[in-house]
Amino acid sequence: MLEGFTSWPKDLADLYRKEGCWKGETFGGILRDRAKEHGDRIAITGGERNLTYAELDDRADRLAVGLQKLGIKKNDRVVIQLPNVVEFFEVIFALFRIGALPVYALPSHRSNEIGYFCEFTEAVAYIIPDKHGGFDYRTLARGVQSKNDSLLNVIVTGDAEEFTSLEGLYGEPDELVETIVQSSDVAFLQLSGGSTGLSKLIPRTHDDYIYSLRLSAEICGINQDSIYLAVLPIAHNFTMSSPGILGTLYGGGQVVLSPGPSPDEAFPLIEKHGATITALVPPLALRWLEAVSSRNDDLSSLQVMQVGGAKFSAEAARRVGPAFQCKLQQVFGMAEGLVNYTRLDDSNELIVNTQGSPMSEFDEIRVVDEEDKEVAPGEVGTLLTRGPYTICGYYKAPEHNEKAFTKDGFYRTGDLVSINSSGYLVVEGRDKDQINRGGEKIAAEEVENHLLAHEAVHDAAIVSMPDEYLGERSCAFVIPRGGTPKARELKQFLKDRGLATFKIPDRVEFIETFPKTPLGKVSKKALRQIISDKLNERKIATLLK
Ligand code: AMP
Ligand code: DBH
Repeated sequence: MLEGFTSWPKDLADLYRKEGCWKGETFGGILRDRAKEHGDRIAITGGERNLTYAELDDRADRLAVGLQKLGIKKNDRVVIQLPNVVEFFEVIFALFRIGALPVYALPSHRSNEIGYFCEFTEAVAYIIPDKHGGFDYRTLARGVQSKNDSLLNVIVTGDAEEFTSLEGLYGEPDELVETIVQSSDVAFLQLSGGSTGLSKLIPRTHDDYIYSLRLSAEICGINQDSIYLAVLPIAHNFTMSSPGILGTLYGGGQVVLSPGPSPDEAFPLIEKHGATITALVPPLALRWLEAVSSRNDDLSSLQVMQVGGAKFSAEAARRVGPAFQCKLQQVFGMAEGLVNYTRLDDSNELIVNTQGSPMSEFDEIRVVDEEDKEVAPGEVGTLLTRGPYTICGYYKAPEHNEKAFTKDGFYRTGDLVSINSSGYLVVEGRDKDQINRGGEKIAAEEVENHLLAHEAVHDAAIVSMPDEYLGERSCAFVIPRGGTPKARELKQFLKDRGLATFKIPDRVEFIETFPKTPLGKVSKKALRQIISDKLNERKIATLLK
């Protein structure tokens, strides 16, 4: 078993097997089965390239041979940072075949995040594009590799320069040395948005993740005629699994990859390929709503538009159906496990006003107060959950797990919710120290620690501020030391430290002292109030001009 992985207690694992949640399937096995059942059907379309199920199966074997020749073996960790390209699928299925574990970095991560993933997981390889979105990932890899002895291989799609070329790795399928991969094995490490310091790593097994794919495919109506357009980064858990790219492949459908999420990129692809379902975060849904009236693309194939990752306002939600002539599905999920969906045949009121209900009858949820006591029905409290696809611990994080899970193994989501009379969840807020910037999660403490490294910063506290478009943006309150630095300087300082761009504070406010709670802690609530009042005043002043 993988060291640093917390498995389910035996009684629960037995239950999930007995009830048929965990059927013993593996990712390698599923692809083999689909290739046998309907090898000629298209699995993935990216740019001009189509890959059938049989071709994906064969390419995964060939690449697995090359990876084995590099010495990569079962349970080795491999950090993958690829955009929405066909190679992503070949790489992950090749790794599944040899039992090595992908660690899913996002294209927006920089040296701060990648360095940490490589070091913390003791990754033996890091797989990147040459360039993407105007950024040269080879430069990033050089910096990371120079600080990390265990990172033996950097593998590049495109121009590899001094590194290993991915294209050069494909061997002959009969050279593959078979690895025994069990369904109870960890399949990969997914990332959490984090709330204390750095992102935590989330070990997901074949059994639990495939169960979530099977249910998701069913609930989202995925079948062999489904065409899923992936517009968000495919490494993100929403795009990967709810039902996402992997749920679509599980159901035998076709995945179409959009290089980016803008209407200019995505709308023509919906028309060209007849996409039936896609998934967006709220700010993107707003952008698409703005664009749809002024463009002439034929979007009539679209049956389902999913929105999730952050709270979608009821007003915007109400506009989706009429504007796109399709069903809206709200999705409230987390890489740690639990996913809630509104169902396709739910009433419009439930779809517009709630974030759905748990997908599995074996999901256990509790809404509790500060003492972990259940609140009265309909009241707001913190959401705790346990179930057949929710982890029982983060990877190699025993101390953090003590706090993040209850004694009886419920995950503390940090989300404030209420449950309505139909059993549907409404997300009401958050009690974790995190900013949700339009679906991109920022752990306040991580950014605060970086700011504290600046010589002119005495203390720093990051809070969310309301934003019409992103829902929230980040505001850093800084107590200066010596002279007051420029906001611009501090932002550049964070960039230079290799922080992903979305984590750079949108605004910096200088302050003499922090407001405190009665217990003497920094009151983030009061800081949020200060910045939101200030923004309101400005808004009123502009209106009065
Ligand atoms: P992570 O744990 O990083 O995968 O992020 C999951 C978190 O995103 C959840 O715990 C929520 O805080 C937030 N989230 C995801 N979907 C929604 C949604 N539909 N509405 C509100 N918050 C959401
Ligand atoms: O935000 C998320 O992490 C998320 C949202 C919707 C998720 O992991 C998911 C669905 O599976």
